[in-house]
Amino acid sequence: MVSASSTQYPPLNKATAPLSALLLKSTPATGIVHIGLGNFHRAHLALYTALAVNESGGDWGIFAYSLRSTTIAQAMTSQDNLYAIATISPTSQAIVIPGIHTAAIGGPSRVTETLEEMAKESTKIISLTVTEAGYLISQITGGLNMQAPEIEHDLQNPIAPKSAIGIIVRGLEKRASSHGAPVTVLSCDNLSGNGDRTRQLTYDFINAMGNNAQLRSYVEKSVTFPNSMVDRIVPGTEERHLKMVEEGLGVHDDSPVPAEEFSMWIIEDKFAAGRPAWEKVGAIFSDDVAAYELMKLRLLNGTHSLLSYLGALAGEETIPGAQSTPFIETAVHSILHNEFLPTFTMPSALTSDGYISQLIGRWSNTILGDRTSRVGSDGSTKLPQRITEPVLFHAQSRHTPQFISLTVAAWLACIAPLKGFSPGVHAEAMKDPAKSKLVELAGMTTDPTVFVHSVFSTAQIFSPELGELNGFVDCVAGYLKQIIDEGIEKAALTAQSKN
Ligand code: CS2
Repeated sequence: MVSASSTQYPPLNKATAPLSALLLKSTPATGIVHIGLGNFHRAHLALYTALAVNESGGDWGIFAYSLRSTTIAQAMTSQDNLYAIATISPTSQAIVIPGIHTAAIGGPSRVTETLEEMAKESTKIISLTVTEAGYLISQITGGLNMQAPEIEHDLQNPIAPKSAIGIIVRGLEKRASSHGAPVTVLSCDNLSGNGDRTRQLTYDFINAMGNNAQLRSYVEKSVTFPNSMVDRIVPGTEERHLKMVEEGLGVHDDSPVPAEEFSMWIIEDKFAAGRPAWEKVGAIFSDDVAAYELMKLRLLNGTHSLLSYLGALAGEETIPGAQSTPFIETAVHSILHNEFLPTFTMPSALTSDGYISQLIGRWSNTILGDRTSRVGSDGSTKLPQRITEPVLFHAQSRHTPQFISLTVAAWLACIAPLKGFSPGVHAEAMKDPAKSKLVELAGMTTDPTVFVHSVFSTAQIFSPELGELNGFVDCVAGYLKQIIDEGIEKAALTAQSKN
């Protein structure tokens, strides 16, 4: 078993109050430009980097840029780029302050500074955590969605790109036309083959630019895109976290990050211009990243989706609330063992029993209280990553995975309820970039079968291959109908009986 939890961070105070605080402030110069200044970045890459620099030095300060929001950036700037990570588990609470950011800026008006920073020779890594939705992947081609308004904009506006891929390419272009020094582009999002995928999207953009020989040859020779598997459950910041940090630190932090104790990072060691000594602080360099990714995307993220949609429909606000609901607990067990586990090979260093029992413990963290509405948001960009290959795998033996189908039906019930069905407040709090499109389709019929078929044939959320599996699409439709007519628990019992 990879030791990935308490041992990799410095031993913090195990008492619940007052909290101990560990300040990691080594003020290195910038070596990393990061896109996506959300809570996940701040509790994962930033912490590993702060710990590595604390341990082994190096100019690996992080210049962080948030694509749209300025809130976190402003809070950090007013706090000397510092913020607290509150690690919250049932048995311990602790605070660590990763003083690793050299700048935190946000919003379209600051993109020029970001491009300039990316273009500096001293920048060795361009990293990103922009969520699945931020990659603008077309489910039809599997490549960059050329019709996405941000991509159309970025192809026309080289100096003010808006999308993550547009920004990366324009930054690389500046490097190619100046010093040409190598750099690594490091995706830290939940996409399968996240490095390979980012590389492909980068080339898709470059190809659409025309006149690009110098840039293309620079990327081929001097830019690497390692794959990585990232893992730590990091909820959104709530009032109670601000209070907890204030009580523990004795100072007010405008933007602390709550996080579970567990953390894991598996990375392919393919860095074009060096990297922090992350392996000294718990990151694992491996040639077997793909196996870890599949394990995590399916067992953790795939089942997380089930927990969030079934949970929200059952009136549960939190993931631990969902996990402890008996019929959902049964569904979790079935989807893990019968539907996801058979579809991939576990990494040789881990056992499925060990990993699954650790997952159950993580999902049961009531004090962290991760919300069903957080995990259930953006399902239109998360579900294709999590369920497509497993459904196709089972289709080879003419089998329809019942709980995966139920998860998709429950997602639709949450995001685009048909007339007369009310999914409840936790579902209503879920956001989704495809929500307006789905709501429009839902408004065109009251028949779940017609609706589900229109989602698979016209919404361009799932790959056409999935839409062609009539058995699967009908099964999703059947469960949506049952959710509406009889409720989520009855639908889950049906899925259980067919398993
Ligand atoms: C979650 C992830 O948002 C989601 O759908 O499944 O954010 C999950 O908490 C992380 O991937 C854990 O590493």
